[in-house]
Amino acid sequence: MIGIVGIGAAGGNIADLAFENGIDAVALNFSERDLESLDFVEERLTLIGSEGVGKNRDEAINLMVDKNWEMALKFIKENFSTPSTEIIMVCFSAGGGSGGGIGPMLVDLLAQEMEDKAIVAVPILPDTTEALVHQVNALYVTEELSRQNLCVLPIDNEQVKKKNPNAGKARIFKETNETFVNLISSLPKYTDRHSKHGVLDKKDLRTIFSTKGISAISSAEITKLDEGQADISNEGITEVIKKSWENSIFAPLEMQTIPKAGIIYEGPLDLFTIDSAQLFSSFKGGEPTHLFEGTYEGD
Ligand SMILES: Nc1nc2c(ncn2[C@@H]2O[C@H](COP(=O)(O)OP(=O)(O)OP(=O)(O)O)[C@@H](O)[C@H]2O)c(=O)[nH]1
Ligand SMILES: [Mg+2]
Repeated sequence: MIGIVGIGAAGGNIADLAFENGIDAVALNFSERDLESLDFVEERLTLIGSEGVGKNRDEAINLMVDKNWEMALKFIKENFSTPSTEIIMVCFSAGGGSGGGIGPMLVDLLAQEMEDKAIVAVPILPDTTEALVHQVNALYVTEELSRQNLCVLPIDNEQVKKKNPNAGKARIFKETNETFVNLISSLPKYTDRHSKHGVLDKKDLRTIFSTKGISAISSAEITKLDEGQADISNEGITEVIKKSWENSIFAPLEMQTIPKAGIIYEGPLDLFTIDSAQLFSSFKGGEPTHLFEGTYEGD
């Protein structure tokens, strides 16, 4: 149901991990060497004109316009035209030249050319210790994306860096990429499951990811068997969910207006009640106008 397009080094790494985990994924890069370093993803497109644009967004954009548009579009259409792909997530570093240059233009083009799909931009934001060129590229990218009528799911390397200040790049990338791929591979599994108590189906998921604005996904464990008694009161569960928003790998949410949200619960049915007014009370605009809920019985 979800397909991944990875652009540049960072996007390619995510596409590779996604493909390893059974998600349809393709990778695009100017750098043949970067593409060769990937282990799993089968469909790869080498863009023409340069072995790498060295963080220079303008160069990537010019090369794309001159030589590569049609080829890139054809490549993505060939791989994702089937109706079973309903959501296409385009992953790219906002700080890189290739990712940051091509990413915003490509999502815009895909949204026009593949109207039957929900196109989601997944820019990866640099952590705050990274070089100025990454930060500047990322500013341009976020500005360009904010002008488009798109759902943006910004991965924020700073979120993982903050929790592990001494960790090296490799570890930050690994944890961020793995968390992202785990989340997006678990979501569609629920949309296929039955439940007497309400499901969050494919159409709901698609509706959420078709909504213009900044989005986030998080996962909250209400009880852990090895941690004794958990607070399973309404307030307790609400707190755990709110905390999961703060601890996510995505850019911190601005607590303004939230038009659409989805909640998936899995566990004993008698345990779960959610007071959405309380849950969304930290948002200035209050509760979402659309709330999709799926309740699945489990352990
Ligand atoms: N989360 C995550 N971030 C990454 C990964 N690889 C690189 N980054 C981040 O991406 C930025 C660098 O961009 P790259 O993806 O290497 O650049 P590119 O798109 O290949 O562009 P050029 O190399 O400039 O042509 C930095 O902000 C890194 O922190 C990764 O695997 N995971
Ligand atoms: Mg590169």
